[in-house]
Amino acid sequence: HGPGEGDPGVAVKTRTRTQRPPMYKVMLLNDDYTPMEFVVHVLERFFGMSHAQAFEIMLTVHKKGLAVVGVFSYEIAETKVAQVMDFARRHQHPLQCTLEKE
Ligand code: NFA
Repeated sequence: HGPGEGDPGVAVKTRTRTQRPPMYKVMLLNDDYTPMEFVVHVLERFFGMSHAQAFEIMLTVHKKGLAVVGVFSYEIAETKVAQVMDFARRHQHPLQCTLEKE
C-alpha cells in the first residue's frame, strides 16, 4: 500500500447475542374455598387490573385451574408472589400464587 491509499478493508459483522433478562410468569391457582371477590380484589390491588379485567382473569383461574396474571423480572415476580401469599394467609384463604421461568 502506498501513501494516501486508504484500505477499504472488508466489512465483517460478528453477531453478538443480545442478553435479555429472564422473565417469570406469576400464576394464580384455583381452589374451592377462596371467595371470588377476594381473588378479584387481589388482582386489582397487586396487579393493577381494572375490576372488569380482574373479574375476567379470576373466572379463567376458576374454570381452567390457573392463569398467568403477569410476567415480570425475578425480583418483581418474587415480590408479587410474597405479597399475594401473605395477604391470602392474613385473610385465612388458601389462595396459591406461584412463579415459573418463562
Ligand atoms: N374457586 C373459587 C370459588 O368457587 C374461586 C377462586 C377463583 C379461587 C380463582 C381461587 C382462584 N369460590
